[in-house]
Amino acid sequence: MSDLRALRADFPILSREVNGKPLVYLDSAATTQKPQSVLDAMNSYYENSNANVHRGAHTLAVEATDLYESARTKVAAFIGTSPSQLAFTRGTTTAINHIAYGWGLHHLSEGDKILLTIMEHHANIVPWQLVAKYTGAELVYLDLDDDFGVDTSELDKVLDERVKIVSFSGMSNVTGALGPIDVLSKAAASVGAISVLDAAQLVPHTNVDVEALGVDFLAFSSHKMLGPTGIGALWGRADRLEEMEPAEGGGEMINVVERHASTWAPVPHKFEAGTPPIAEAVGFGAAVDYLSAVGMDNVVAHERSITAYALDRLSEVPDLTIYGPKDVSKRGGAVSFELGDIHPHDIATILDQDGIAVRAGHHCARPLMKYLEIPATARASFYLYNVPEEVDLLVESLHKARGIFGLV
Ligand code: C6P
Repeated sequence: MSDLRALRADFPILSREVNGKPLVYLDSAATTQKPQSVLDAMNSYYENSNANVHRGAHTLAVEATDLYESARTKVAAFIGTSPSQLAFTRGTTTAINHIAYGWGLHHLSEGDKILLTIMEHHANIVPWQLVAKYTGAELVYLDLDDDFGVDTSELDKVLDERVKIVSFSGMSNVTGALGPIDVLSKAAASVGAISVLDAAQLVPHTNVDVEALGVDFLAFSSHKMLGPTGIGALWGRADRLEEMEPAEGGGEMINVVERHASTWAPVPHKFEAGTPPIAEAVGFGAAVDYLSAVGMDNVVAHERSITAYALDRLSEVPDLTIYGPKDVSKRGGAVSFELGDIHPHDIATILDQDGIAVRAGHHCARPLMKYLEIPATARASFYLYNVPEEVDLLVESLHKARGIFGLV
């Protein structure tokens, strides 16, 4: 197993205890922990350069603007694109809402279709439901195959020229399954639809070269890749960003404002209304610096091996059912499971007594839960700072849970 354990010392929170036990943090799909360098970069911005951006001629305003724009350059470079194609948003959810309201609302009409997959997070369902309600468009879904992947065999049946948007996840936050990016982006293009990639769980865990993916838009969040909450990014193909309307209006995003009409600042600023999250952008830049220094190839290799180890060890626990692909080449490190008839919240509570943090619930993917005919799962998710001993502690604690609930 590739060993990144020395990195743990960079994450102050990993040395704390929970309920008298060392913290075992297995909830990185919800949000990741932050290295000292990210905390320092944000603090240093507030201590030394705090000012508003793009507004003032004074030294602090210039420094703040430079820091903010250099963060954009770093984040853009991280996914292989130019800063002019990357707008900062509050996160994945806001980025998808920008596309829904800035593109969808203006290009959809009665009878048009938005094609989604059943493994989507609510962030990639609800904005489309809202826009469908306003335009008379309809949502259609692709189901899953037997291995929790998106079933694209029925694509021909749903794909026609009424499909205007194909929006799908690059990696499920529930099952860990990778999305069929190539198939769906090509399918969208074949009928003149746009493709939108929810990359909330993809960019943090893989090497993304966005220009090579073939999609029109991509959304991701800083807090799932070692950065702060409150910031994420919307990437778009240059022509798509030009044809997209701003979903929010206000200061910063304008060129000229008259009494009854306004013109917009150039892309990407036309999508950034109001004072942006400046310290958060600085932290996001520091996070991608950190990931780049580790090397995304190393992150991928490490996650694969710890996920394989986890799948292996979990399969030893009687009564445990995993909801997700067993083959690590088809998945990422979010592992959802049920343990007999123990409610996932009870599992999470018992694990917490041992200092182990997992998420339990519907994971903001209720249509998927309904499709899988389960109310909820417990989910362990891994990142570059996790070590195999933490998987062992998880398994030990699950055995304990079986005892408490009379499964032994
Ligand atoms: N999933 C989880 O525990 P935001 O909240 O905007 O940063 O990300 C939303 C989002 C969109 N798509 C996917 C695939 C996601 O996993 C998430 C966030 C977290 O699984 C919180 S619900």
